[in-house]
Amino acid sequence: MATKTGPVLPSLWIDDPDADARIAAAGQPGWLVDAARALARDGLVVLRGAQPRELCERAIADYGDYCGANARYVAANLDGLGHEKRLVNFHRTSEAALALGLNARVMQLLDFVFGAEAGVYTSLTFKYGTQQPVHRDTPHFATWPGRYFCGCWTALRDVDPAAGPLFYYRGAHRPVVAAAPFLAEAKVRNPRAGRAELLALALDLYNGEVIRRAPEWGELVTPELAQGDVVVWHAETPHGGSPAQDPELLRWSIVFHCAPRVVQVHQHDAFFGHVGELPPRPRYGTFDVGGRAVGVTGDTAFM
Ligand SMILES: O=C(O)CCC(=O)C(=O)O
Repeated sequence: MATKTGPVLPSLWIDDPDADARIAAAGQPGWLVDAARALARDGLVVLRGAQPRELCERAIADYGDYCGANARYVAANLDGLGHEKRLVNFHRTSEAALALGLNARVMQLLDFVFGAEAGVYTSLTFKYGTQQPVHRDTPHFATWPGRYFCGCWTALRDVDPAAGPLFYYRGAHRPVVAAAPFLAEAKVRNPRAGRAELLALALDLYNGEVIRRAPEWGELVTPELAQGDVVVWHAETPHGGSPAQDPELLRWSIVFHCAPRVVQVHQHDAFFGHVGELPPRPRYGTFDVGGRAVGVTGDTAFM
């Protein structure tokens, strides 16, 4: 197990004004040029059919096996509708899930976008739609330098429009929202609060700002997604899960949280509280799979 953070990388080049010219000049294959352009311009790209359907089915079968072998644990982890909660780090249990996370095309795109070898930090598997309000991922996946993170989401089955599809705001990743003022505002609002309470309030205030402003930053898009399609989003892209018209419909998906091997991913305490250009202390190790770094970030668990 390694625990190195490695050198600090330069600021993320695809966020620079000359990104388009650099993408064109990089001599990459056409699909990768198109994907990197879309990611830089729109904050999200859909890679159609990037995952083999059979691998998606294997991951779903593994999920069934996991639930069968852990029936009591599953029963203790149901939400208000009687559905399983989200399953964290299923790739630590299922080889099929891990193979989805290390998809060669996705990793090739991320290597290019990061300018550094990409790896997997954590994952979430969903059997039902998340119905998550619009949010940016940056507070939960904070890096130094910033934005060395992509969400890589796979449709494990075709997504029914009534099952609460993924949505995002196209082009809304550009406006910069600084973290520090939200912590300062939390302190003003609740001067007697402890650190954890202040950080939670700062996160609420930050999320509120994203919810309010995303519609003016970009255009709401709900892509149609079929089994094997992969969505890659920029760390700052506002996105979420639409309300499900029929919450009993299944909406199988797995999302991998990816960053370069040499960059550690930090949580909202660091996002709001860490000062300076150098990263906070490393917080997890990695192991290698096929030459890629996979985070040692906890076992498979419902949350
Ligand atoms: O799958 C979804 O509905 C939303 C996923 C999401 O927002 C996330 O993983 O950050």
